Amino acid sequence: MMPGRVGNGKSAETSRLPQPTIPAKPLKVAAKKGQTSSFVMPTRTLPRHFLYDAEPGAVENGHRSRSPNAVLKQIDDFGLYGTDVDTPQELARFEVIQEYRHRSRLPVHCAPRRHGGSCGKAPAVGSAALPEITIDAGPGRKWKSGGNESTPATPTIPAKPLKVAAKKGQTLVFRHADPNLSHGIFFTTPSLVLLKTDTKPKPNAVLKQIDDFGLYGTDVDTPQELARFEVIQDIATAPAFQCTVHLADMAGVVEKAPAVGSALFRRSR
Ligand SMILES: [Cu+2]
Repeated sequence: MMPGRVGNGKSAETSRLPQPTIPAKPLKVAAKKGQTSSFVMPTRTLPRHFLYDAEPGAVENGHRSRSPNAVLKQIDDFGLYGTDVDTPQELARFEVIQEYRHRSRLPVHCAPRRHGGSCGKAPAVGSAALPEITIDAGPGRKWKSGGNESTPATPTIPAKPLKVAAKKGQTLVFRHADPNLSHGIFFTTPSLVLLKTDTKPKPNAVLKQIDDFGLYGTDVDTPQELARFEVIQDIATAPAFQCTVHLADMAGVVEKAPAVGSALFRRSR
């Protein structure tokens, strides 16, 4: 294995889902039921890492009888789980056997025992449902989501749309969030969005309206939810939306998010 590389996640139990690989450093990995997680110890980390079950019962392994709470099941025969390991090699493999109920669960820890603590934050594995994506209209003439925002046109610079990354199964929540201005949501790519009011099928739809608020396509004055959409297919062509009031000056697109398994959100150090 290449030192410090990740990506060696193949397994006999491999499903069609991509398989995340987890080096012995604090990180977050999103995993779904049926995926396999491979814990790998790269070089140039603190010496002597080991894995342990930080939430008793969350991991089913050879040392325990079957736990009804288990969300991970050990599937390797390396015999390294719970031991200190000095040299780069695979430590363990786990299959996700249940959906996680809470995104914040931290079922598996890795720690340098010599240093008497954890590696900082525990490596978190998994998330139940994919998180909702909230897209706020305002405050101001802009869409905002996850720290990104659209910008209105200026005399010299064209308007810049908000880019939202979403994957199949996720929900987009559009909200009016402006005490001063009216806003609304509508898509400028109607063939890609199945609305509650649609009476005919849309075979190319990647988004499906799932709310009954009746506010889609209308101007709304006060803060409230405007509409909800589920991503029903992997996004190929990105649906585009605008504000019903500010039009192209306040626009956005919903793009395909990276695949599960490459979802490395943050290193804590
Ligand atoms: Cu607006």
